[in-house]
This record gives sequence, structure tokens and C-alpha cells, in this order.
Amino acid sequence: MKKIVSMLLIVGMLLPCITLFVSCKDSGSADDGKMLKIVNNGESEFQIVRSARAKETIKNASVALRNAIRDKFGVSLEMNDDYIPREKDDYVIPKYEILIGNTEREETATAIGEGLTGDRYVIKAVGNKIVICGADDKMTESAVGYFIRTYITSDYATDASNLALDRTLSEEGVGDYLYCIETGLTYEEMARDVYSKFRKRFVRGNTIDGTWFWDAAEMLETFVDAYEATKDETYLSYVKGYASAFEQKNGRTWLNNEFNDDIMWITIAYLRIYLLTGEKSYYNAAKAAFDGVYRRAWDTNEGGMFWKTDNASKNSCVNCPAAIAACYIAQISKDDSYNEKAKAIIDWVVEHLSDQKGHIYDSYTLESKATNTWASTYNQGTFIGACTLIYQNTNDEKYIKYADDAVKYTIEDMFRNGVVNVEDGNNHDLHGFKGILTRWVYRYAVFKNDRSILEWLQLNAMTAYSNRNSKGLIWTSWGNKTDETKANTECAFGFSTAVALMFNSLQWWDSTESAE
Ligand code: 7K2
Repeated sequence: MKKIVSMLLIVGMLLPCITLFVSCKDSGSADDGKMLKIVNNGESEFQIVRSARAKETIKNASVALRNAIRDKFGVSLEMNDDYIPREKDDYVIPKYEILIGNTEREETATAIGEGLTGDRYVIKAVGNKIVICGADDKMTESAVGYFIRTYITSDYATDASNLALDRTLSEEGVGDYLYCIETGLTYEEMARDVYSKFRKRFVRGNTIDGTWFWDAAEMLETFVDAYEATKDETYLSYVKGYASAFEQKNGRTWLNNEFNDDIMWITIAYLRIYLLTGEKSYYNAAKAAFDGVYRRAWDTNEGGMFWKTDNASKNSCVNCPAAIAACYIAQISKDDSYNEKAKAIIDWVVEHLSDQKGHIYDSYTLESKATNTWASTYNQGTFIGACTLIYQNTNDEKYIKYADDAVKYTIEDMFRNGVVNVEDGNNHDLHGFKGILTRWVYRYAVFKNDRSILEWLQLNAMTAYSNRNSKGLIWTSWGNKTDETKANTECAFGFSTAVALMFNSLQWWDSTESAE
């Protein structure tokens, strides 16, 4: 008995020493008073902690931070949430943490002080914690990206097994939408990469094999997107080269094509080139094409434009693009009658080819009096584009409301705020549809200064980019990994949609301007 008691006594005396020993080692390793050692001789006592209620954005940012540290220093930090099990009296909050976003740790509150507004974020050392927190989840994500670039992937750390941050670390900054945290690249870098891989595979000289007319016109628009977004002169030379190759094949007057929609696509492309370059010849060709098609295709009795010269059906794919073209011509020529044409076209579409709540129907066939109510990405896109332009040109509120409804229907109802992963299958036309959607949704977002729409486009861009194959090619199903052999059997058009997407998801404002 006596023996046991003395044994217990010895253990009892030893215990505090052991604890002391452990805590001494603790403070000696992760912290030497001045520095917080995130990685210490290839090991880490830090955990990455986020709110128990954190959404995807914060979770992804936490994972990106863990991966970046792991890739550079070879140590994988533990991930946790901020939940404190109050029923466990002996629960101790971990000593060393990197706190991501709004957590319930007191250090987060200390770091953000009065709170954060607008695009602001803070990166601060508070006690034994590093706090990375933005005014909202997106700004936290942006701050984590900045943290990764500044302290992890840069040469900030002088060796690959130690990362120490000063306890006085205290940074405040303005977040942005320039970087993709999942890929570690800017969206522009991703766009340029996708475009160059696309060109490498599909463009020979200035032409693309296996294309005819409207697909070629739409790829021209995609190349215009690239130039418009970057103002890169090389990209302008691609636009001009491709346009002249198009003309060599199809001429500069296009009315011999029985498809009125086809002519509208090339007309829009040319009007956009004129708007970017001021080169009159593009405008002249486009204006003549629009006028010629309008004259033959607008139904002066019932309204609406016919899809083909057989006047058998009226389709959204000619009407909405025609309204876009009319708006551009009105802007360029200052001839208001083109705004009136655009309005009349859209009024007709709303009445006859929509549910009047943002769902745009495909077409109406005169003989059978049948309406095809299928909603497609390209028709949603051009309807949104036309309505936005009419509002820009005329200030008529009705049209921006139409655009609002169509954007909402498209993003929320058609795609549940997720990735556009439709229009695959065996139809060459369909493969190229969804780039058109991103083009006009993007222009709507720019006009409305709506960042939530940019976030949706960037979700698509990030997903598509992550699904590129080993050649850097992205097939039209952005939500699926691109098959390695897809480009052997499928034409360029279906690969071009991702190029459009990438250039239509770039931040359009200068974040340094919002610094004040
Ligand atoms: O039926 C139309 C349209 O309403 C529908 O949305 C799509 C679906 O098909 C046509 S439009 C596509 C045509 C464009 N002009 C050239 C033709 O070869 C092509 O079928 O795909």
C-alpha cells in the first residue's frame, strides 16, 4: 500500500514537470518570442481553422493554403473548425492557429477591430494566431491568395523547412477578383493559356478546319473577346487575320446565305471589331448585312424575324442577335430608328418566344403553330445582351428588367448557381452555344457592376480550367474532365466555348481605385 502511495506521489511530482517540459518545447519551437514559426524544421504545430459554419469559398481557401504550405515545405497542417465542445471542461483551444475568415476565436475579433467594409481584409498576428480575414468570404479568399503568394510560394522563406512570421505582422489590404486561388494563377493567365492551347491545336494559318459559317463567325467573336479583354495587339492581329480568312471563304457580302441568323452572327462580330478598331470597312459590311437581312426577314404584318429565307419559322437565334446588331448600329450611326427596331424585335420575342419571366423559347413554326419552348444558353445570352444594350441606348427601364429576369432564370433556374454543363451530344451547333451566354452575361455584369455574377462566371472558369486535358484543351462540358482523345473526333467549335468563358470572367475594375 505504502509503495503504491509513494509511486503515485512520484508520478504526481513528475506530472507538472512533464507538462512544463512539453510547454517549454512548445514555445521554443513554434515561437521564439519575436517570430511565429509556422513551419519549424519541416514540422508544424499550427492548425488551419475556419468557422464551423464556413461555406465553400472559405473551405476551398483553407484547403488551398494547406496545399500551398504542403507543396513548399512538405508538411500538411491539420485543418479544423472553430467549434468549442463546451461539454468538455478540459477542452483547450489549440495554441497555434491560422484563422481563416470570421471565426469565433477572440483573436479574429481583435484583428478586425471595428469591422471590415467593402473589399478590405486584414492579415495580422494576434498572440499565437495568424488571422486572415476579409469583409466577406470572397475578400477572405482574396486575402488567403495574397498570403500564399507573399509568404508561401514566393522566396520569402529562405529555406524549404522553415517559415517564420513576425509577431508584429499587421497588414491591411484591398481584395480583388484577379486571382484564382484553386489554380494559383490569375484568371487572365488562365485565359491566355486556354487560348494559346486552342490556337495551337486548331488554328492553321488563319483558318480553322471543319467550320462553315456561323461557327466561324462565333469563333471570330471569341477572338474579339480575347482582344477586348486584354487589348493585346497580338490578339488583334489574330482577329484581323481570321476575319480576312473568313472573307476569303465567304466574301464580304453575305446575303446569299439563306440563314438569317448566320448573317447576324457575323454582323455582330464585325460591329464589335469596328467599335474596337474604328476601321470603317468592318462597319460598312456589317451595316449592309443587317439592313439586307432586316428587309427580307422582318415580318411587317405580325412582327418577328424569320430564321431562314423560306419564312417558315421565327427563332430566337435570329431575333435576339438582330436586336444586338441594331443597338450597335444605333450607337455608331446615332440613328435612333435602329433602337426602335431593336425594341420592336425584343417586344416581339418577349410576347411570343418567352414565358415573360426570363425563360426564352427557341422558336415558333408558322405552319404547325408550334412553339419550341426549349431554353438554350445562346438564346438566353443574346436576349440578355440585347436587353442590356437597349437599356444602355435608351434608358427604358423595361428592358433592363427583362435582362434581370433572364439572368436570374439562367443562373438560378437553369444552372442552380453552378457550372454550365449542357449542350454536349451529337450536334455540332450546340457544342458552341455556351460561350455566347458568357459573353452577354459578362457584359450585363459589367454594366450592372454586379460582382456576384462575376463570381459565377469565375466558378465556371475555374472549373473548366481544372477540367482541361493534358494538352490544355477544354471540351464544351465544362463540368467534366476533357477526354484526351476528344480533339481527334470533335471540331474546334466545341472547344472554343471555354476560350470565350475564360476571357469573359476577368475582373473589369481596377482594385487600386477602391483602396480608399
Ligand atoms: O433550329 C435553329 C435554332 O432555333 C436552334 O436553336 C438550333 C439548335 O438550330 C437551328 S440554328 C443553327 C443553324 C445556324 N445556321 C446554320 C445552320 O446550319 C444551323 O443549323 O441547334
